[in-house]
Amino acid sequence: MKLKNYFIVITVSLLTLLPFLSAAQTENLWLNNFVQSDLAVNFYSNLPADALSEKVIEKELAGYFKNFKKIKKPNSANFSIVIDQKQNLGSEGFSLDFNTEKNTFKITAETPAGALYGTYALLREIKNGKTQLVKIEKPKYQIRILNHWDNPDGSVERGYAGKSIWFDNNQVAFRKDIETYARANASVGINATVIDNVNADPKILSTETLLGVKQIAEKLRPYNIKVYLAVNFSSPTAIGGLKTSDPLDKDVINWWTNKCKEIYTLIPDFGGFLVKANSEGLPGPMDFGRTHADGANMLAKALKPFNGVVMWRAFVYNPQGGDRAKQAYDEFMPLDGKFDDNVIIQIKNGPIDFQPREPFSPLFGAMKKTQIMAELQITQEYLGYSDHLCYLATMWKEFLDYPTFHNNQDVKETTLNQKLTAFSAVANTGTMKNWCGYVMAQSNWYAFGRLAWNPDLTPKQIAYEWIHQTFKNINEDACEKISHIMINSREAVVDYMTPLGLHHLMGWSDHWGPEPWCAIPGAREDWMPRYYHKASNDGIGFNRSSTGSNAVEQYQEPLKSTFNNPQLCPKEFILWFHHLPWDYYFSDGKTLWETLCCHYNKGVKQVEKFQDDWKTLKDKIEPNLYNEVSEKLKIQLDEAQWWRDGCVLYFQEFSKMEIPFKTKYTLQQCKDKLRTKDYVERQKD
Ligand code: BDP
Repeated sequence: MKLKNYFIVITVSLLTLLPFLSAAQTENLWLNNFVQSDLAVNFYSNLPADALSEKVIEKELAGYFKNFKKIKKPNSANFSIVIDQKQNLGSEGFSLDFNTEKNTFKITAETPAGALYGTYALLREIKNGKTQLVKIEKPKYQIRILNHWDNPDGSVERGYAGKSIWFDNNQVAFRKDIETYARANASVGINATVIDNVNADPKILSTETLLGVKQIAEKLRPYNIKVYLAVNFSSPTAIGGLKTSDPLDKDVINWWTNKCKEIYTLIPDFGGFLVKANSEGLPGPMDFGRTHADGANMLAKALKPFNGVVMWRAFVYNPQGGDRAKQAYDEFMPLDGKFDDNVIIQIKNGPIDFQPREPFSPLFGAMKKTQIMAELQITQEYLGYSDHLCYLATMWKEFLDYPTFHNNQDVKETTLNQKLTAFSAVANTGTMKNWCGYVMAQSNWYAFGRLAWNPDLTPKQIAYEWIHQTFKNINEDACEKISHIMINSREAVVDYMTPLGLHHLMGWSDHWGPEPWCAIPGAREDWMPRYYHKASNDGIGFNRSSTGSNAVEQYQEPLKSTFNNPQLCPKEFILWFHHLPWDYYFSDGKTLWETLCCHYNKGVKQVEKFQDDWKTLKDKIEPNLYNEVSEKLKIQLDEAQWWRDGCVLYFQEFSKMEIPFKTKYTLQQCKDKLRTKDYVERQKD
């Protein structure tokens, strides 16, 4: 009897272990040591005794080299980390020189941070199959920063992977393994994080919360990651008891000055503030008749003694009847040259709002006397949440490499030639086991970090790296197939959601499904999809040409003329800049209606193709990951069909032309599906 019981206990515990084992792989993000090296490694380092990163470096190396021994004398070391000030490697650069066949490894850096990045780079190169390499690397951007939209109450704005990893119940709380978070970031070079939402709760600056933030900073410091806070411009009034938050008021200035002193006493390496002001109803300097520059510079002066930085967002959005795409440029261009040298203007990649495809924001290149940086979005607010496979590196590269024609620079160059450089993205993390809600969504976090370090990497290179570190024993053929799906995935999403420059057709507040018909009685038309697509019996598209809102004027020649002329305008932006009749003919002889339908259907066909390709990988990928992606692709296909059908059936009411394929849903079914909320059910933590 006793024995039998014992037997049962063992069986149960083994069974419960199985799902745990399979989850562990994605819980570790891309930090798996699938194959450890047998090489005997004697490790010598001359890192300064107080270098916090030394322990991290040792742990990472000991985790990979099974026979790892730390030694005190340099001569006998076949692995050395040497801090050498003469090498001109900068504060974060490193040089690598290794040969796994000869069992010699050398990382040289000027700083412990450089040695840390060198260590991660070495492990990445080896895991990706390199046996020898000599190279020098320095990051392109100084500040490589994640923006978490986490709220003190524990929720995450536009988060699709559970709750906040930082907060619970209005307190700082560690709801995930922060060491894994820090390792993941450091491994790709991310060196900064804004832990709270840009729609900032003034409470974030309360002394009690700051004590919690100090704990976060301590956990991240060994990984060379600095903490920043998004702050609410009316904090002096909201938590300081002042009557005003006017940036030119003496008491307000004192309040911020003292707050900064308090912060830096707790967190000496605190990064600075991120500010969303006078946008979407948030307070800001304009409430007091001041400018963005007045507000930003006041904060900059309070941070300056501590080398802190202000990231001031150019995402200013107040529906006011004009063309929303023009607003940021109109508000910020007159202020060019008026910002302090520790202010950097954070600009979303597109002029509207993280859409599947937008032209670049015309502020890039135009603001010549102001430091600027890009803000991308990793969380897939407008791209199918964490259910759609949508590898964003292709989208980000399209943006970074776009020629602005200002000083002959592409977009990334306009953000690099300045004293302070930075690159940011809204994170997709949450408390879910796999951090991002979908293993494929992890690749976007990875890709952001790698591009922030080196924007010249190609999406394919990055995909290959990530695949090798994520999928166990992956062979080259399988790797090629996965990367092929990844590389084509974003275009597929654009096709089945918003082709030809259409934008913001998604649900009014949750931004999930298709809602081109959306109108909310009493709500302003210019927040709504119909404002953006302007479909009517006479055609579709937003006229931003010189005969319309003239947003084209904000671009430098020859872009301005190119975008302005429907014959020259790139097809992918045609309905962004032009309102065209349904029977408008493209040069290939197809009408606008046919072309639109063709794109919508192509997007769906692509997802079917992804499914077919994925099926060929069945025996090449561990079952848990194979199944996860298969399940998600089913959802994606269904939602792609929903998007396609909802849009073409609605637009058909105006075009009155035939749809050249069979739809799966009726328009009514598409509308009803929005209310089923099955998404909400699926995402339960
Ligand atoms: C929009 C989001 C909203 C954010 C805003 C922003 O829908 O939740 O607060 O961007 O970036 O895309 O400030």
